[in-house]
Amino acid sequence: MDLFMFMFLLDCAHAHLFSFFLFLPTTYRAAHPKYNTKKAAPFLLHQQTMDHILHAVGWFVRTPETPQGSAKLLSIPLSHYCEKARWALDLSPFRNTYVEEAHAPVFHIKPAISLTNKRSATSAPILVLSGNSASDPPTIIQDSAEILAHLAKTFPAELGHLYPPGEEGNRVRALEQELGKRLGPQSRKLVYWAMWQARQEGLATVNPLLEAHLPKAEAMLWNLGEGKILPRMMQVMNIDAASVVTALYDCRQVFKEASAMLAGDGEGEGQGEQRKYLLGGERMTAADLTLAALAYPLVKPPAFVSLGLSGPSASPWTTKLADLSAEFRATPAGQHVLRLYAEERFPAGEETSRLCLRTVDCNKMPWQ
Ligand SMILES: N[C@@H](CCC(=O)N[C@@H](CS)C(=O)NCC(=O)O)C(=O)O
Repeated sequence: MDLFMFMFLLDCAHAHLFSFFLFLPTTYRAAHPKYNTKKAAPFLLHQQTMDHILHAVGWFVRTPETPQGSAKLLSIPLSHYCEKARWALDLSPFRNTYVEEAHAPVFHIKPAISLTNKRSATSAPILVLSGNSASDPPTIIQDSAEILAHLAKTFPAELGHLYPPGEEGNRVRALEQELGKRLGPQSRKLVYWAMWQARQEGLATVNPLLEAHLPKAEAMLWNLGEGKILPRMMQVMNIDAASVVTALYDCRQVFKEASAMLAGDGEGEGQGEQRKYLLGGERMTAADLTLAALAYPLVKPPAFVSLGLSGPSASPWTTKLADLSAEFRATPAGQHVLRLYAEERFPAGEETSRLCLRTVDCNKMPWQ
């Protein structure tokens, strides 16, 4: 047993013996109106028990600073909404300076609440932008579409093309929103379902490539508790055999519609002609980026080899997505996603064939 494990068990023992004294601050927080809403830590255990566990994990996890003059992305590394925000950051002038604070699902809740100050606002991604000077408060932006819009406004030279002016921009925003509501939750259902099927066959869902980006305490507890955590998360997200059938239908429908757009159907420039981008035009827009990011788990572009999602060292559970990937890749929309990942995922001239998560070492001991 290493020192880390020893400390963790000691902490849990304390939690049982002296919970009132040790967790007085946590108990206070749970009772505080700012934190105490019904949506708090909506799954898993009794809310206060959950608070204690997340609090104890926090003792072993360092919160990375937001680099001065740059940004920090709070993420769940495999989340496709987080990938959407990461894509925009990788195209922005922050690309070499921002840091990613990655957490395992559920363990993201506490750090998210400390950023948003709202118990109900726990969804990732959250972007933290440093103030102009070290004493200025940071700007916090939650929601992938908000993050894209903010970065595009801040960096028009690098990202302005994501939202073209006028009517075209309105069409881009409408399609981005629609994809966020339709494709996002439904492709996520298919992925969690595949993960769960694999898990029931005893296949691991965390691999060393992904684990390297997570704080050790979170990876360890996820591995220990996954059998209980996953079903509860699925319950909250309404994922079961029946809803997965609908999710597959909806994803197929979105791909069909996107393929038709690329063939020149619907509104936008280049009606009736084969298009390079969903709404026509000469540059990728936020609609294309959103389709590609939210569809990545279905299409599995080669760039995800670095997270153990594709390629020869892919996590065993991803075999459960093989048939889906083959089906979605074969469509014009799937080909579009693959092309965007191959050609537009990183700034032109910076040939990068794989994702690089800019995480930093967040492991610490409670006294550090
Ligand atoms: N509309 C949001 C959706 C984000 C979202 O659903 N994030 C998921 C990860 S894929 C999440 O953080 N879920 C856990 C939670 O809400 O606490 C966005 O575009 O950022």
